[in-house]
Amino acid sequence: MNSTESKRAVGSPTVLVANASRQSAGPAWFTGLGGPRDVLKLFVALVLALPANFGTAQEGDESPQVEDAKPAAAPATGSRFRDCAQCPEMAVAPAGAFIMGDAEIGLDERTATIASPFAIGVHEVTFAQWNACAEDGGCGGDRPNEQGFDGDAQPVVNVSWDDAQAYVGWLSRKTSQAYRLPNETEWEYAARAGVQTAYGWGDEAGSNRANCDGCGSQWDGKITAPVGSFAANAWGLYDMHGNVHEWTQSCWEGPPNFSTEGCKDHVLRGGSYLEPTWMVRAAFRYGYAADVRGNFIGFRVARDMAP
Ligand SMILES: [Ca+2]
Repeated sequence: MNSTESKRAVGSPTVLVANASRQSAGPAWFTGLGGPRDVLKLFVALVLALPANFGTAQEGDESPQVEDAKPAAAPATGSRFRDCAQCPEMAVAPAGAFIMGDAEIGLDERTATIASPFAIGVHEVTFAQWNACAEDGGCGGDRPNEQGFDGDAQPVVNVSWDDAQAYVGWLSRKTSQAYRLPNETEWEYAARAGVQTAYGWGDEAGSNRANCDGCGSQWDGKITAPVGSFAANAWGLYDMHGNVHEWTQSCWEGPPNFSTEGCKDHVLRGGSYLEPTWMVRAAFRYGYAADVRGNFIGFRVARDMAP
């Protein structure tokens, strides 16, 4: 399917409101406790203050199944690795909790938890990385329609959710690790990187912090920027806001971390160079069918960390 023909109109507030109504409401027990946001912030602050290995096996823990089991070393937040020379660089996000959603754009706010550390791509997947897959016999040997957006360091575009699955499948075979797309909860958690503001850097879009329509960059509304052209967030992740809209594993319908190959639409996060500032906020979400491609749509990868 040609993507540009099939893509929904971007920027329609009507669609967002409809989407927002599908979000589940926050926990009822927060009501009347002096503002759910304050209570949630306190809770999140407490969780983030826990040691990085909180929740993992500790010395002295009993392990009836394996008597000499050693506690796994918890990966440090923000530590980076690459599973192969041509693989995307990954950063480790910690287990924790955060407030998911954004009432200012009609998305209910509620506590979301991440049970285990996971790794997420430092950058959006680039053309160079995609082409390595194609040249290695993965990705169906396909080269996405570059449309002049073909700098090696530019994020790959014109890739569908199905295409992204082919890429993570190749990565998984190549590295013997279970690569996948981040789910929607993980994506927003990583975009916030420990803060509860609209963007990873604060509540205002500011100037030249991202590539979107109105973000004050030289690429605004025109073209993708080479990945990593702006400052990273607190966990060392680039371009979570804007540049290309990113496929997540999650289905549009159902809980945020629910995923199935068969769902009608999948969630995209982060907005793109074409979207206005409110559509690149950390909580903004959008959905497209799995075969839609567009020159503003790309992705980044994720994988679980070994226990
Ligand atoms: Ca992005």
